[in-house]
Amino acid sequence: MPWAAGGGLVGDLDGDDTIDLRDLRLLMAAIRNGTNLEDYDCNADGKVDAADARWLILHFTP
Ligand SMILES: [Ca+2]
Ligand SMILES: [Ca+2]
Repeated sequence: MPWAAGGGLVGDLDGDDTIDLRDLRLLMAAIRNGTNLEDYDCNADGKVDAADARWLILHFTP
């Protein structure tokens, strides 16, 4: 499991310790709104975009 420097789970945007559709929904909203939050940059390339959505889907909590 990837962990952010702050101790949170990377990709867990709503802080419930799982990566699921709710987090994807938050990420999609951020992409749509052009919100460039560091927390939402799951693949750490400096942008919040569709690549992060893809990353999130690949890292869904089983
Ligand atoms: Ca979550
Ligand atoms: Ca990114």
